[in-house]
Amino acid sequence: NKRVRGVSVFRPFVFGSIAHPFDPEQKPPNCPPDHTHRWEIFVKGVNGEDISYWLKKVQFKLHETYAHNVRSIEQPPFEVSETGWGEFEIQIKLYFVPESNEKPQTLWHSLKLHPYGPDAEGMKERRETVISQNYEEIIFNEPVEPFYEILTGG
Ligand code: SLL
Repeated sequence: NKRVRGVSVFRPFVFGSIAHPFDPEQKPPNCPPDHTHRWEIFVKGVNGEDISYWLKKVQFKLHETYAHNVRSIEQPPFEVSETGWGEFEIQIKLYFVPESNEKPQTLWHSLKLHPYGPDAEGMKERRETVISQNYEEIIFNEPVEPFYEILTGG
């Protein structure tokens, strides 16, 4: 497969987490008693754009305290929803469509459950949703021709 020389194609996306503390009265059924939050980790397009034409699969590697801690999501929405009590680093591995001939790329995200603030300890008691997300751009340098066609809608 020939590469398109001298060309870089950029594709924007967003990745991150959103966490909600439980209302103590309303814990999900079968939820372990020490869990305090429901959270989601995700990779998605900007403004709801479908990114599955270049992104085929996302593998999220959670903390080892989770059962089946490596979660592979094969189609959008590329997200994992869980409950827990603690913050940790999540490894996010992006797999591209087979036409791309590209190796997977790894990102890291720190799952945030507690709000930032000067009064960090006090804040842990505050019940609010915490969103921690990053805008990112993937760069495909000299993509192979079939992938270039896919990326540019040619
Ligand atoms: C900490 N280093 O001590 C971190 C580890 C682990 C989080 C956080 C529950 C998993 C489960 C969970 O929230 N683990 O019970 O399935 O803060």
